[in-house]
Amino acid sequence: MEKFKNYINGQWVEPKSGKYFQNINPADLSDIVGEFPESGQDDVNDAVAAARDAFKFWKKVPAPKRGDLLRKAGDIFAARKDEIARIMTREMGKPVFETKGDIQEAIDTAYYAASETRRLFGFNAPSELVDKMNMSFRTPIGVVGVITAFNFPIAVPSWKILPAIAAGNTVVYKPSKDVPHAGVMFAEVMEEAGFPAGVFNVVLGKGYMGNMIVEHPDVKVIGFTGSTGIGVKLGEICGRLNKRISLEMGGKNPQIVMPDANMELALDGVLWGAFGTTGQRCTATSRLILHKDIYDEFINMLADKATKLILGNGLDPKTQVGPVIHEAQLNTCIEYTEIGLKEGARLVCGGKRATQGDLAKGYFFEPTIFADVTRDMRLFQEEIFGPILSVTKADSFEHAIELANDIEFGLSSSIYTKNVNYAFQAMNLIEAGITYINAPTIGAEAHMPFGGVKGTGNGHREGGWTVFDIFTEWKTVYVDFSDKLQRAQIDNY
Ligand code: UN1
Repeated sequence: MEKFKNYINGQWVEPKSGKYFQNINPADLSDIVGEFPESGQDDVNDAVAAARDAFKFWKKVPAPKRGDLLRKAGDIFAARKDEIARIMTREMGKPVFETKGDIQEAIDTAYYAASETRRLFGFNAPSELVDKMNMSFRTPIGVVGVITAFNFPIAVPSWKILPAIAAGNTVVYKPSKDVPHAGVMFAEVMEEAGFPAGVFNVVLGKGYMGNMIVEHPDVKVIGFTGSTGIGVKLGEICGRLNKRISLEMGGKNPQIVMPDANMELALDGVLWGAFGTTGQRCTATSRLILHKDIYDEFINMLADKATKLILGNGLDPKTQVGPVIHEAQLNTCIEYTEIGLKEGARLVCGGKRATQGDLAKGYFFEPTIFADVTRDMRLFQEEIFGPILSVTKADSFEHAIELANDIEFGLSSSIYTKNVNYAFQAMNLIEAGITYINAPTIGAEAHMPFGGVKGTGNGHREGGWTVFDIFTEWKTVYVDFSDKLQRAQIDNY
């Protein structure tokens, strides 16, 4: 069986502990992907030390030169797209067409970050004094710790790693324990692109390592994507240590459908939004809010389509929905089905582990729809991160918006309507970082701000130009060329 290593200071190294863990294919539990380092504090220390040393010169490399390497990384991701996609599918289950999309997001991010290295615009502003110039520009911060979830093994880390490096920081990356092979592939690409030793480091291991990275005194900024529970705890630590952390956490994203909508489009949207990536996206559609006039009809049509979705190993081109990531997630789906039934929601389809034929080999769960879900139910309020959709009836547009907002999360949202007034009102009224009009809740693009309000985040936005607010500090400079002491606020008034 293949044994993998950490990537620290430009070298492939074994964990100091000598310990390894096995990672299995969730579509076929007999298929062991490989053995991966179960790293510890010593390995984190080595990676951070390498990144700290590399920062000394990397911050001085002209940004457009850093961009040249980022562009190269994008080229390599593109050249190795098929190969890496298959590795990701084997490791975490989503179909190859989705893992290819995942890598495409990293390619887009690499090219976008590279282009931004020729901008990274600052500001000039007039001085209130004569012969004095004021300017403000971005500076890198230092070692960035990146901690991410399993569901987008290349895309989501790329959103943080590539802009952080573009801005002149260096990175220590810990992938989720469920996708260490993708972490290794990320490092291979960065190595092949020619980033100098220490600029990018990967330490593999389990969840406990997140704290080691966050608490390390030489790690200055953290980019985190994962559960609300863990994110909030890491945020508390960063509060105590006075460190910046960008948190991308849970979602419970609504899709509203109004009676005037294109129904086929709305059906395709919710199928993709709810069951794409087996519902394991922070942007997944987990609440469908239907206007009362179309409620019964829409549910029937949706159930018909949902039961026809083809489950299977993501390496099979026919597969539309892969497995869930591990046994604990499968149990969560089973548990929430029981909770839904107990709370009095109506199970329309699914609700069981899928075990026909080869599905018995993996962690498959049937696409599940609960109707008559009300706002007080846990099914309505809690993130499940699996293929379980709740459907709620709305009496009016205003009621639909109220239901959409009656939630502690605020990442993504969507409305299907042909009424321009509803569409524009929804843009303003829905409490979420992202709102789609006539499109599903999933499908963020790399060059636009990504993140959520309320319990989903802590005010930061990844993606687009806003990601640089996470990974840079502003420096303000005053240049006085008057050759005399000019006292601001005093000599000029
Ligand atoms: C996530 O689930 O963490 O918009 C990110 C989307 C994808 C990214 C999802 N582009 O669904």
